[in-house]
Amino acid sequence: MTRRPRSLALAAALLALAGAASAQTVLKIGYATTKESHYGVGATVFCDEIAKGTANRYTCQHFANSALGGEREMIEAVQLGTQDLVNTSTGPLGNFVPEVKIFDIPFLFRSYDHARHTMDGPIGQNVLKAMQAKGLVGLGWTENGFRHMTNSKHAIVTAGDASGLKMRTMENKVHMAGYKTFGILPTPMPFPELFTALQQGTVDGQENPIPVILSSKFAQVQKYLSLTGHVYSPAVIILSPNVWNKLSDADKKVFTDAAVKAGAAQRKKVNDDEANGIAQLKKDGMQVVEKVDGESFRKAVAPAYAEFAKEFGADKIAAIQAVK
Ligand code: EAX
Repeated sequence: MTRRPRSLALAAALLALAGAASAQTVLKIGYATTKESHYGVGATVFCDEIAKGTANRYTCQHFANSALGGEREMIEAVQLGTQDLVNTSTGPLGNFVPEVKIFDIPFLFRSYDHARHTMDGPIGQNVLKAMQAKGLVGLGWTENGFRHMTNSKHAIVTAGDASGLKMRTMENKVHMAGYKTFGILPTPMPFPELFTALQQGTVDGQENPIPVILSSKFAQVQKYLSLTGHVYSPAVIILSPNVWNKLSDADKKVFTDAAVKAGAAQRKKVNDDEANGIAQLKKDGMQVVEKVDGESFRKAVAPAYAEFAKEFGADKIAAIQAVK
């Protein structure tokens, strides 16, 4: 008598298993740096959280080290739906979502706290939402970090020292306009080409946060590092609308919560790299200027703020500066 219900239960269990197996989706996530770097840490937490929250209906395949291309290419692919996820700096994102560009103004943010409060507050959250209208689902802010200059020519203490150096920049018009005021000759280039360009001397220098300089081993090809912190580099996990539109409301919440947790983990890795990475870079042979004349850089860029105010609105810039 007990045989029948048992076999029924078994059949039901098998069916459920088959259902779960067939409903499994592996999402492709891409990022610029290594799996051990801040981007990899954030992506790993994000992927663990969505796997947990959806009972493995959604898992990830990681494409670290720009394996899916530069950040502009990856954003484009996510927009098209040929790539599911990207954990990217906002460097090239302003070309898709103009609202993002205001964050790229040099010396806009005073500190990590200031930047993080802005991104987590209404200003940052509204920009995240604005991505939807451009076919990009911004799930949550992660972080790249404050950017510092490296070069192969000489130590940079003042803006005058940076003048005349040919530096690779991101494909970002706000950065380029800002850096020109320091006398830098900006050369926009996708990140995957950068190491070779530095090695071959196509450019004298570049600028990136400590976690990128470390994980990309720029100490092998750059002698001088200056802690200029001239601009904050936000990052964001973006999902393709193709995937988003198929998610239940409950799954949508799992994905957005996962991105918030990823952001916290990625920021913590940025903190750790800022705290420990400079000693490592010195060991790796870099000569580090820790006391940069920040005032000389701020003075140089001050006149460009009139242009930035015209483009973004003086009130919008002031609102960011007013965030505590
Ligand atoms: O997001 O292009 C850059 O310099 C970025 O900072 C890097 O790809 C990490």
